[in-house]
Amino acid sequence: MKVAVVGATGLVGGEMLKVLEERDFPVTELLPVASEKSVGQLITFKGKQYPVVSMDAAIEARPAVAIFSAGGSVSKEQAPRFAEAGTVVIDNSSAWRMDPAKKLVVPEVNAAALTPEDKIIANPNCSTIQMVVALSRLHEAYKVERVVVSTYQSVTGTGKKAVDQLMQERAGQEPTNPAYPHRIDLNVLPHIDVFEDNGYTKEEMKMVKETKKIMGDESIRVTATTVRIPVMGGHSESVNVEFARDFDLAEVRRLLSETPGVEVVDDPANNRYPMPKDAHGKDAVLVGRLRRDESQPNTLNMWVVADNLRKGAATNAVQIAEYLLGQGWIK
Ligand code: 2RA
Repeated sequence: MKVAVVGATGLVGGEMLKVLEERDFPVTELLPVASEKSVGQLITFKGKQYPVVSMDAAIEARPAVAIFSAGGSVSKEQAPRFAEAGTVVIDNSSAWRMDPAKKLVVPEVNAAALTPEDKIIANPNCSTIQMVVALSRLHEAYKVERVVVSTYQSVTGTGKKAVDQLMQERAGQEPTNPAYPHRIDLNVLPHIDVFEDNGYTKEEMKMVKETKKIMGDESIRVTATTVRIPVMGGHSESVNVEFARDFDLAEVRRLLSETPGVEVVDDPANNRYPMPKDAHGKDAVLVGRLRRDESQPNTLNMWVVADNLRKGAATNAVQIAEYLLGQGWIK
């Protein structure tokens, strides 16, 4: 199968290639796409070298699927061109996520919403993906009424520029091209993406809106505080969930351990709980610190960690492609 990876030279693009290779997605021809200045640069995939091609060349080659991670404006402009040429686009930007005509998919939660007519499919924001994976079965069992989430997000979510800023600061250097308005090493920024008129950041509002859309329930109330921390391996989230019905903690643990994509890491007596260093490089969403919120009924606290470049981006996109392949909708 011909597969295009748009944004192949970026952090997420690199992870997409790694995940496609690891999961042995049946790629017979890879079309790595990046900005004009990278055209011709060689990308190694499954032991073969592929030159970076231009957007136009990739569209002309009519790949079965194009996985995009090149930012919102590129997606807005280029995804419809691929779709018109018959390519299914799986897009990791925010361009199409809230478009009512486009599906926003986390395969473990709502793959069934997909149809053969979906030609541009949106991959949700990383911090939303890991939370809804952890919530999905609990929602079926007890119905989620309200979620209060605070995130602790890795610099890799911003991209290479932010990783360079952290590394330069750690080495005692002045960052050459800082990604953030403040230092990130030895610091915490309660600021991810731009501020909106309501005082929340765009990242916070993504968690509010995308959760309802993926879980197919507009009645779920979500409030978020999203925070950048000087960490590389993955995003962590403190999630407080109020349910309509009461729960039994042992049953919550069992439901989570049976949830596809979740690994329960919850043994505080032995200092075992999810941490980004353990999530790094894995596809699983790690869930732990399970405990009843003793301040009000039917409410659970949990700690959810995942590698934001994998389940939060690349792995989720490749899982969508795998689903399409399994249905026989891409060949
Ligand atoms: C971040 N959510 O971590 C973003 C990446 N999509 O900044």
